[in-house]
Amino acid sequence: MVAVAGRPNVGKSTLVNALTGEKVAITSTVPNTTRKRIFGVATGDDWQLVLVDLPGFQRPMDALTERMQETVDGSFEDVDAVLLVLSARDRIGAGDRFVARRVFGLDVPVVIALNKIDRLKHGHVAAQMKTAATLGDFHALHPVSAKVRDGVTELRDDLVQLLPEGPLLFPRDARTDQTLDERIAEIVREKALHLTREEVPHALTVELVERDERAVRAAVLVETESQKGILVGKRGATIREIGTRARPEIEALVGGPVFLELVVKVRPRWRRDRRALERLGF
Ligand SMILES: Nc1nc2c(ncn2[C@@H]2O[C@H](COP(=O)(O)OP(=O)(O)OP(=O)(O)O)[C@@H](O)[C@H]2O)c(=O)[nH]1
Ligand SMILES: [Mg+2]
Repeated sequence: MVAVAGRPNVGKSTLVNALTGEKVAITSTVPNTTRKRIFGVATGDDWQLVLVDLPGFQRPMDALTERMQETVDGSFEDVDAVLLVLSARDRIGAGDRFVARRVFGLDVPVVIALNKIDRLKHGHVAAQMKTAATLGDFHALHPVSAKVRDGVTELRDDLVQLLPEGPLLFPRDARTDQTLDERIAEIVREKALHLTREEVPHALTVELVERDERAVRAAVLVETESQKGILVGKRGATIREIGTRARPEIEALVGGPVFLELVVKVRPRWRRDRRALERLGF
């Protein structure tokens, strides 16, 4: 098992998908996309790599982000290695050093992935690698692009080398620990994140209401009436677009046609209410 750590938005989930070979985690340009711990599983002839995708390290602002940081803090026990992800497109600074202090203090090897090197000049990548190398006593440092899958195979081979011998943790064909319901809700949330801005992506969550063989009913929850207006859109255009984008991915996952019904609901202060969070599975 390898925990994937880093600041929000550096590309952890994109890298987990690239390493897993399937989209198991949703991604977006908005920080704090990942809210729960999820496993991405890759299996070869004689190895199995379980990547533990995590929320980004952050200073909590409410009950939700508190929960997220608790998840991060509790996820480094029992892992065999840590994959520390950095973004080569940003300054490697205090936030990265904070994460580094934590992971280099664990008693397991740390592999650094310097991500987002696509379209960057060679000299810039080299300078960022030099800075990354000062973060701690790493096992290996890989410049990669999760987006165009550059350097991902080499990184995976290196991670596999670090794994101890043991039984398979997941069946050979498993790609994640998430249930189908969870994956469907996440796909809807991803499309909603992509179509909203500013505070709205942070204020929304998706709850699966009902599912049978051919139909899925899900609710997009927001905190205020005005956020609801934004998600519904002019004559329902935005929520309809979320459905249009989510449906093909859900159908591919389920393996057949799906009737997708989405509603938008207001649930005031769900991010601040521990009980509401619990009900939503946080
Ligand atoms: N150019 C470029 N963009 C990337 C790369 N990897 C990820 N991104 C983009 O960076 C953004 C964040 O990616 P995520 O994978 O969601 O990042 P994350 O670290 O999981 O973010 P949180 O879950 O919010 O902590 C998305 O817009 C990705 O498309 C890459 O290799 N190159
Ligand atoms: Mg993520």
